[in-house]
Amino acid sequence: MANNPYTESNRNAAHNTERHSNGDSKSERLQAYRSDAEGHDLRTNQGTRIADNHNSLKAGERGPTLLEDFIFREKMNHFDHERIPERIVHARGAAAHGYFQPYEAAAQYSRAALFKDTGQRTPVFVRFSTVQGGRGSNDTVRDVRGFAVKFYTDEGNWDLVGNNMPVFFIQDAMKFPDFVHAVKPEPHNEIPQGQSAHDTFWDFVSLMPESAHMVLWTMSDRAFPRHYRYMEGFGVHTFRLIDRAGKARFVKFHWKPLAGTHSLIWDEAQKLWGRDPDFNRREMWDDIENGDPLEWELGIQVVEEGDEHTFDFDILDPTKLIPEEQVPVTPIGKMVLDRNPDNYFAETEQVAFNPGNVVPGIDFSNDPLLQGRLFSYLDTQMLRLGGPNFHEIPINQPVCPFHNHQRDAPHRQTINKGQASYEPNSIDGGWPSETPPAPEDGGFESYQERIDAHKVRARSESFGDHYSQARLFWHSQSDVEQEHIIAAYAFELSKVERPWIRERVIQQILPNIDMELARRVGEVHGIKPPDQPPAVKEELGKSALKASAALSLLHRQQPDIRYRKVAILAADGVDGEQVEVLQKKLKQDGATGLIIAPSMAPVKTLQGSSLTPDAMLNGLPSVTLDAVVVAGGADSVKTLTGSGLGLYYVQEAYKHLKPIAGMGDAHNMLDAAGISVPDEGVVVGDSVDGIYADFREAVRGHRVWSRDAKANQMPA
Ligand code: HDD
Repeated sequence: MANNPYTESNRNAAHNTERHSNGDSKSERLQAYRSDAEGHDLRTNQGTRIADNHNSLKAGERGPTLLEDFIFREKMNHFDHERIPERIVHARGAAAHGYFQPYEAAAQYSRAALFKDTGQRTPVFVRFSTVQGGRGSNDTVRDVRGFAVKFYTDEGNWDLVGNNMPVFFIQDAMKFPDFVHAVKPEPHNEIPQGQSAHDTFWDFVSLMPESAHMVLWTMSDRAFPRHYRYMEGFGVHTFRLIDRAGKARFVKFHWKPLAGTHSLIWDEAQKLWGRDPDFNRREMWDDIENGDPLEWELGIQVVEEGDEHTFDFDILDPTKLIPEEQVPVTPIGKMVLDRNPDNYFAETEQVAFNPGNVVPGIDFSNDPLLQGRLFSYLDTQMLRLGGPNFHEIPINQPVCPFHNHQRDAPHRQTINKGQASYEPNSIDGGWPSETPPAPEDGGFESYQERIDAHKVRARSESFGDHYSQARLFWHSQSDVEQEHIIAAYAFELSKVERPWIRERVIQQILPNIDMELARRVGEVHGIKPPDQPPAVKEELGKSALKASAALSLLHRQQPDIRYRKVAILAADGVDGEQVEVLQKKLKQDGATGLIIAPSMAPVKTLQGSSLTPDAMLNGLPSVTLDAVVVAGGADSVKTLTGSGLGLYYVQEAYKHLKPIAGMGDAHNMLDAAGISVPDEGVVVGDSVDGIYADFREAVRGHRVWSRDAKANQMPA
């Protein structure tokens, strides 16, 4: 693709911030389109210099505006057309640039060029999203998170368009519009936004038992990640990788976060809707700006073709995962996200993913959900991005050359030379020409699977087990996680107005997963579940495995405290030396200590110096951070204890199971907040040295899970 002539004059502008200078093949290509206004005149889109950008052209100072005012009309016309349709699902998202680098293990499974060389970095653009809410909805709602990765490989774009949960609500794409209509805000009043807690969602899923497994995942804390960096990702479907010898294997893709897995707590997630609706996108943005990249390993579960039928479920059924105990995950590479986009609309909004974008060495399976997706994505982009030339939008272009005989259509930018826009041709030398398939640098060849079947509109019997893996997931959760799931069902159903829908969930769905789960949720609603699971044997299914550790969020703990953000509460009279020592120690461990004060005025220290607050108590409330330290200094502690916001800060941190430390007189404040000392995850001492080791260990564990039952009594 040629450089964009409209930005030619800007290309060499002295705008070469670090964000731009990645030097990878995608970044270099985007550079041709970046526009920097520094040092330039204000002009119309036709290049005419503008003398007055404040006043429209009028018949007299107080007269009507003239139609002749082409400068006003161009400006207003453009503005009037600024919006495009938002995505029908996954409308709210945030994205970052980075790279993928393969491990040695990758090349043996796939001949795709991006897996070949352990020294080669393939540029990626990754968009994370929620599913239900509109573009302006909240980040921390209970929902699935999209995890869409575009690999700009030397052989074309490969899009791995996954989620942060390994299964899906439905088995056949035929039901996708029904599912989306049910989960989206209700049609008569467009309520609720970003929520599944409403009648149409629960009506649909309680009538579709195949959704039981995925609904259980969405009722777990996985539905509100603490940060995208703590989120697993899954390709969901079974795909195929084809090696250099042409041998195909079934694979499931996994993104394993190198920072471990961690989620918010429901009460915290809800409070964040108001306190910081941009919480997830802001954290990713800030971390990348601060040089703290997000990192994952890409892993695959490999199933030889001959083993396709050896599982007690169908590997083509997208409501099933392959337990890691049965097929371990082999790491095949690492992904690093280290650069923010320059422009939200041009990059994050206009990026167009499509699971149908594959390169030689990667192929599909017959999963009927995946098969339907292969149609839907290209189709939706035509509407959303205004026609079939959306591949020319810079963020969507491959980094390799691409020539074909497709022509014209709205907003065509490529100026195709020559006369022959057909193939075969003898006028333009027969170009562009086909590439036969080959182990390397070959043309794409679909895997030649033999299919001998009747054309039927049917569901395979092997898709009939709807509950065994839901049960497996349930039994793999820790006690705290199970409590959170019970509370989630109870809460969601409390928002369902129709009693028969609540009854259907509690009496006809939950008992098939687990009787205790049904009983506990039923208790909250005054609904008694039956004595036996009501589903037929085939639907109840059976799983050889009773529990799988990998399904618990607590399974993948981070070994250190890197990236954690700690509030240091301070007011006038604070022990400034203590604050500085603590900040230094946290920094050495890769964490950040932020000074949170009653106001933004400099905080006067005991030592006579002053500290600059990072935020006020209600500016960065405890829900936005990982742990809290009340610094010593009698006057500082007294001021904070006398402040409702101060007390609430530590109470809320306590309620959300966050580690809390206090130095010097700080125990007085904890006392006043109703936090007894000593308590689990509450560390007090006279100095930083006195608290640091225990505090760090508590922070490493993210939350003090053993406090869960007690913390519910905290009124915050
Ligand atoms: Fe989808 C967007 C993930 C099933 C149809 N989907 C979309 C995005 C993600 C997923 C991450 C946002 C991409 C972005 O950031 O732009 N979708 C999934 C996963 C599924 C899934 C993991 C099941 C395993 N989706 C699915 C089905 C269909 C669609 C069955 C239709 C047959 N999805 C779409 C769509 C979207 C989309 C309507 C909306 C906007 C877009 O594609 O670009 O085509």
